[in-house]
Amino acid sequence: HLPPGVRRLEIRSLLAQLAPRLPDTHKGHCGRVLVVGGDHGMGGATIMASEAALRCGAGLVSAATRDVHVAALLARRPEVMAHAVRGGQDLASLVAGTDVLALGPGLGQSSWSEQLFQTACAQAACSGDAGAMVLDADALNLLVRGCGGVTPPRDNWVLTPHPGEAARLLETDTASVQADRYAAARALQSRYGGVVVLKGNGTLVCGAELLLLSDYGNPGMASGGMGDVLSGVIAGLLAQGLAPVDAAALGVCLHGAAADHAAAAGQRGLLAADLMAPMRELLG
Ligand code: NPW
Ligand code: AMP
Ligand code: MG
Repeated sequence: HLPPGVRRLEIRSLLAQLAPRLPDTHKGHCGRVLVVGGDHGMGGATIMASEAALRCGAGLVSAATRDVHVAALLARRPEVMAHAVRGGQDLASLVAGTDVLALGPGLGQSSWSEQLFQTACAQAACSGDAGAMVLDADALNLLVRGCGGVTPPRDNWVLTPHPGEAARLLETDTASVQADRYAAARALQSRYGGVVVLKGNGTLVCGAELLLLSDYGNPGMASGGMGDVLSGVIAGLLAQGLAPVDAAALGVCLHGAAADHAAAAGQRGLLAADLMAPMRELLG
């Protein structure tokens, strides 16, 4: 039983929204994603988000990260264009050449992180609708801190907080968010605009006029990197032309359904990278 105004998501009808690959389709038609993140100790988050964007069909994926992570990223996924960035200046030209930003996986909260956050948000604001972005993890923490003078609400972003991040965004605690997740999702959307994905058991997708519930996913997903994969998935779908609410809804379903497939072998020990192969199968 769902509360009034809440709709349950079903993956099949959402998959039908993806444009078919025509004989003449080339990578330029499938969108360019730039993943920004990977401060010291968290390079893996950027690798997983980049790989997930590619695995969901983005045409070209670049990553802007700390120089120490570039070799590992290329070794794992040479299809990604990996860039070492020292600060905001290095990032500006990369942002200019992209359609969608995935900002935050492992971004950290250092002065390096702040510079990247500020540059990315300022430039995306200038691009209007073209500057769609996914804000996750430390990008949400930097947003709360008022870093870069970014002023919500904005229409062209998808925010993907877990309950702890949602609590920071609402200046409350995790227990209060979990006590009424529907109210928390609506409060986040009205304060920050765009589309809000409140993650966890029963992930919610909230737009200005709708609230959607996903039943996909399982407790095997309680392991590091799962959320980083989701930000890459949603960015990859945005890059292929889906509207933010559709990219968020399909992304959440794909991610959860892939985890359900992967958990057939057991929930304990499920890894974020285990989602890549079943996601591809679901995409068909
Ligand atoms: P509590 O304790 O219950 O009040 P943080 P993070 C809460 C990167 N990573 N249900 C919970 O709060 C990320 O991208 C890099 C309820 C918990 O203590 C970020 O940049 C990896 N509560 C950075 O690390 C792999 C929940 O939030 C607190 C909840 C920090 O991100 C790992 C933790 O949240 C990681 O993704 C739930 N379902 N989920 C890599 N390999 O590079 C979370 N909470 O403090 O925001 O830390 O999520 O680990
Ligand atoms: P993060 O905390 O950012 O790594 O994100 C964790 C991801 O795993 C989100 O997509 C959550 O919805 C999902 N997840 C974590 N725990 C569960 C759970 N118990 N049931 C369903 N999904 C979960
Ligand atoms: Mg996370």
